Amino acid sequence: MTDQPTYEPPKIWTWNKENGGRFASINRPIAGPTHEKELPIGRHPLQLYSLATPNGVKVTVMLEELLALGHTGAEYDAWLIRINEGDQFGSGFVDVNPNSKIPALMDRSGPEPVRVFESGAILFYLAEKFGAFLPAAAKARTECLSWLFWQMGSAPYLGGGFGHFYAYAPTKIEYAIDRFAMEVKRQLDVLDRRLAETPYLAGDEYTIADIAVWPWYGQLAKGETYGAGEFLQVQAYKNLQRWTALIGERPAVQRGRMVNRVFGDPAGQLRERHEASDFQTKTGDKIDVEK
Ligand SMILES: N[C@@H](CCC(=O)N[C@@H](CS)C(=O)NCC(=O)O)C(=O)O
Repeated sequence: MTDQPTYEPPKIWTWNKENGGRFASINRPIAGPTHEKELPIGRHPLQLYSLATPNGVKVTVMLEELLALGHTGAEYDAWLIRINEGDQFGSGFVDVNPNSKIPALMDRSGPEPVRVFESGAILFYLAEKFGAFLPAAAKARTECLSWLFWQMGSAPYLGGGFGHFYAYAPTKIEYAIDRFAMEVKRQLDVLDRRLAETPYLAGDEYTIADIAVWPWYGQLAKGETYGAGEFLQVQAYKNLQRWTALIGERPAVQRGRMVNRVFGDPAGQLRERHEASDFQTKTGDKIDVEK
């Protein structure tokens, strides 16, 4: 290994605001709101506050899939939360998610609003509410939940570990990149081996496990995440590639990826979604996008 800068941690950690990382301006060691700000509320039963990162896309794909199945109760307003501008620290957002991270959902369909945060909890909540994308039989249901929770435990190594040190950290640290590249390659192999056995993660059915895993590992397999396709040799994972393409073809997945998107091709950005017709009339190429 090449020489690495050495660092001796002090006795007591202090907050160094100028750490230079890509998200340094929004990272804080304290929770809670930084400012008063109410969240907007639209007319649909479900109010989503999000952004089209992999964690956000899971929920918009799920909602589009539910609507495609004919569940009109899954109609939703998707409001844009700009995490790089600190919207997640507004008081209204913190009331919905005390962890200040997108996605966050308010179900206003009943007499009392129900808040749901953490993408896995949101997928599970919606799957139970609508009786969809979660197998009923105990064995398949358990397999589905195992893969759902696998995603929740694994993706932080991909995003917060590999992605952070490979793409966002102000210096390239060989030790950190090696450690997390090794783990991410192992995770890709876990998925590849599972997908050699069954068409979808939980078995023969497309479920919330696929909906949770695809935005992270499918996009990584396509080489779209962190520009790391070649570095991680993602093409080698043939079964993962098959599954990635299969899910990517689903119209609801294609729509879900567009919602709350503020980057990439303007035609693929639907910054806020309030009606199904918005996909035809309100994408970034059809309206002025302010930034
Ligand atoms: N475990 C959470 C992770 C959510 C998460 O990390 N969201 C990121 C965007 S992908 C976020 O809101 N970051 C803002 C921040 O950390 O301040 C989930 O699955 O919902």
